[in-house]
Amino acid sequence: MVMHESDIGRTDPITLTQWILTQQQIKAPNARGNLSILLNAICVACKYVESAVRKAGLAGILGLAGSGNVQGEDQKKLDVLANEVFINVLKRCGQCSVLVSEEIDEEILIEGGGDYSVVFDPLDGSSNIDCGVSIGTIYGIFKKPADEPASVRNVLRPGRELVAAGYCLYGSSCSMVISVGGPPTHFTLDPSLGEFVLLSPALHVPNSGKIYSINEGNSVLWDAPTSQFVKECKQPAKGGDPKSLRYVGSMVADVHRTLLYGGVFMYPADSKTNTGKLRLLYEGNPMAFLVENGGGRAITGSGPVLDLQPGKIHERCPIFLGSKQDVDRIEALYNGAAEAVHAVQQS
Ligand code: AHM
Ligand code: MG
Repeated sequence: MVMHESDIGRTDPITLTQWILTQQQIKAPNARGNLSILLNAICVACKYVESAVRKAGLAGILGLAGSGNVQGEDQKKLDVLANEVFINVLKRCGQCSVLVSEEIDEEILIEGGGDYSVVFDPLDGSSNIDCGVSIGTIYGIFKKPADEPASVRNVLRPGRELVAAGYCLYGSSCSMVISVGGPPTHFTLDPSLGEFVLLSPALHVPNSGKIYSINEGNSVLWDAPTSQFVKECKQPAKGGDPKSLRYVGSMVADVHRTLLYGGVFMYPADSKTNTGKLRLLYEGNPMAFLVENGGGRAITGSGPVLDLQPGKIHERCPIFLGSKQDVDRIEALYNGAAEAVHAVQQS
């Protein structure tokens, strides 16, 4: 059989585990490897959840679990399972002293734990579980300052202080995207190997994009800059092409597409909630960290998401993230909404 150049990678896959160890050698050759142990634990938890998602219908774990979470929403059985898996795996790996999960009211303090704190949404996009649409896990990792005891203060820090963040997408394929401070790296799960294998070492968000992503059903509640930006997407000035609307309603899927194809994903504040819906610690910050490290931007409308100082673990924030050019335009609309809107109307 003739072997083509494109076959070469197939017999020499780079696994996520190998990549984590290589990153440790490059970035911190004298480190004890504790972050590597933690990242490997997250990788195992994601594989567990992926396997549960794939057999959800067969194993009878779709539907409501009959309990509510801190946001007062119904929990799905898969939400409960994913949360349990993450908490158990993270506790057992011995590297964490503080855990914050979307599904748990209070932070979890681990006595005698390690130097790291993990904030996570174990299964995001839960309204999409029962109809087989993509869902995902989102996580962010902080390192505890050596002189600080384990407390909620370890995670009430701006996202810019994250040491790593990532997500796992349970979609038509299973993707893991992770950054330890450099460009996001993209892995896909090879089910026959049971391993995440490297797809792309460095994702770069295209500078501008042809897609906008927002829940248009809320348009009557939007503020002027959001309404104006969406209007410009549909009716571009000077004969440009309109952008396409794509909205899955699972942040992981919408952000993954934005990282790969460019464009902008938005969940703005509106006249009902002046914060928007998405949570800063385990949804906004990890995604903003990935997008900024990929050369894109993530703002709230009044500054970078990563500069926000959180006051509470479950607080929410407005978010606009994606291609630099598109987010620059949104920022300009927020900075001088009236002039910018007027200028566009005149053009
Ligand atoms: P969840 O954490 O309860 O799943 O909610 C978060 C999800 C995001 O994945 C998604 O971007 C958003 O909610 C969609 O909200 P909406 O249905 O209001 O458009
Ligand atoms: Mg969520």
